[in-house]
Amino acid sequence: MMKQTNVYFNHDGGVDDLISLFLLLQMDSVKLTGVSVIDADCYIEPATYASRKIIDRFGDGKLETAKSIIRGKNPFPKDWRMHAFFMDALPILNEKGSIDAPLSDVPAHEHLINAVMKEKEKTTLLFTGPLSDLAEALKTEPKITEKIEKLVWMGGTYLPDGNVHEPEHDGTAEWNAYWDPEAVGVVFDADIKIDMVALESTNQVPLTPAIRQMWANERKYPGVDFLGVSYAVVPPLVHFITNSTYFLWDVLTTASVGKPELVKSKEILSGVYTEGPSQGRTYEMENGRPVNVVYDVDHDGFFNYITDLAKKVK
Ligand code: AGV
Ligand code: CA
Repeated sequence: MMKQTNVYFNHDGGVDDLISLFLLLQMDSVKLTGVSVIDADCYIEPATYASRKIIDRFGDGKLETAKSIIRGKNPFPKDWRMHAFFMDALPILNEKGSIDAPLSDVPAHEHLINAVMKEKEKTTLLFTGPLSDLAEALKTEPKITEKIEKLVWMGGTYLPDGNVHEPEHDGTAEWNAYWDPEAVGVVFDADIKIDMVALESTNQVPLTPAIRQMWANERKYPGVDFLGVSYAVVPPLVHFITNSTYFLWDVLTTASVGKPELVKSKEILSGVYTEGPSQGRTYEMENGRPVNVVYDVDHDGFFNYITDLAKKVK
């Protein structure tokens, strides 16, 4: 067997978060050591059920899931949070009629600390939602930094336009950073390596009708059908980008862990605004904290990689 990397996965229950979990379970190079869910771009109950059902159907059914008790400052739109109910209701996840994958009795930030501390080797943290649980874990047990290989985070941007279009905001932030800007500040102050999959690269992988057609053509594979059905609930890019246009944000972030050759990154010295109309905005500054920002992706290589992983499912 090939050498496996320890990965701990914290997500916020969106379509692309749950598809990320599905894909992680297919990666031979990844040993998932735990999963946790935060109540950000989802409702935590259906998102937690869906996570455990995915572990049952597409994994070994033994991996533990924990729920976050941390709440951010700026809530996600309800329409987006509702996607978790759709995912939880998918027939392929409910054929069995029961859930066996265990639910942790400790909150997500403690679950993360325990998962990281008990492994002999270091762990890569994969975060596809806000950084709140990591910030809380760092405050509770600062020694975890010694056991963290790096953080791979979907969040932030250095472009003039972010993806937050809300009253009292100037539009420069990315949503995961905006939901809990202070958490980004706490994590930026910690002694850990950060790979940031920012809007620079995720803007290159929108959901389009052509991608949907590719999955429809191969729906005879149950895993590819799962991709196609899951992405049926969100709007693709057709004429122009709207506030609801869906990108493969988290899936790209997850793919960059399984196949780093797919992306290019560069170091940026960074700060973050934690208050005011630009809150959640990450920006370049002299003497800032170094972050490896993913700014480019092999588009076709990425879509082939995730579709091939989905084809492994029986
Ligand atoms: O900003 C991207 C993050 C990703 O972690 N999320 C969705 C992904 O899971 C928030 C988000 C931004 N725009 C959205 C989002 C949209 N149009 N629909 C749903 N979520
Ligand atoms: Ca997410």
